[in-house]
Amino acid sequence: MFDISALNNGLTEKSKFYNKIYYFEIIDSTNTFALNSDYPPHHVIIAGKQLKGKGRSGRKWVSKSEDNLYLSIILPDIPLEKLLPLNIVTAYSIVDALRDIIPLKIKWPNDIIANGKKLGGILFEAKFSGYILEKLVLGIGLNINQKEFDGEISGIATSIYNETGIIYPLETISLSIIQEFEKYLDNFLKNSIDIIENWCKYSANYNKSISIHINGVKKTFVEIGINENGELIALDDMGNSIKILSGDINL
Ligand code: BT5
Repeated sequence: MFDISALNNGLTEKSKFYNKIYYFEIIDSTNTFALNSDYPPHHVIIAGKQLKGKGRSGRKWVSKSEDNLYLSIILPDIPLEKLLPLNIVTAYSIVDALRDIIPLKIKWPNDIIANGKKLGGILFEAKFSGYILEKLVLGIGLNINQKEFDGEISGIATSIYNETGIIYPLETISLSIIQEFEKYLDNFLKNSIDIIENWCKYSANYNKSISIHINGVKKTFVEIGINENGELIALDDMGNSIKILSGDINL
């Protein structure tokens, strides 16, 4: 059973997330719940399981195991053009939060990778009322203590347990993630994070050959960095530098 009081008590009153963390044993999706809730920014929803865990572009996030982390954070207002850089900053914060437990890398734009396999993912969602942004939610799914993965994700997914052989309390991991994300978010809002400079340290594919589906067509590039908008910079086979705003990298 997830000990939500340990988590709330782990934060100090200085944290904007202090006493604003809620736990549900089963939920459709922490993101959907957070988007439709009346909770204001800096509230956090954590679930034991999700019945309809979401990935990007209508994909699913497999959320059957209670041994993993499914967490959504209601964000303060952020200009929409800053969402892709914030996605990158969030990935940096997750890698740093877990640095002493497991070495992780990022696969642009939102995959958290351990040993070449997917350990986690990030999903930003926004709710609008007309043209007005009503709510912005950051969802984080991380495989922590799950031992076996079957079906569509067997062979591509991994967990902290699978990589380290150690079971970690979900409360400890959640607390580290929230604390590190809060630091990164503060610095991001003060414009004091250099996402470009840090990319080479965090990316799984820096200076490597990558293939990306762009509008359904598979193309091969060499990844050379990102820009301040969070767009991926790559070289095509003619040596031309191109910017990639959306798409999925296939290794
Ligand atoms: C993501 O989407 O990686 C974003 C995942 C975000 C999940 C969190 S959990 C809390 C919050 N509430 C939600 O409902 N969602 C968020 P995407 O890049 O589209 O990746 C989806 C793909 O990852 C799937 O098509 C599978 O191939 C793979 N996948 C699904 N479940 C996985 C899992 N548990 N572990 C590893 N890979 C998985």
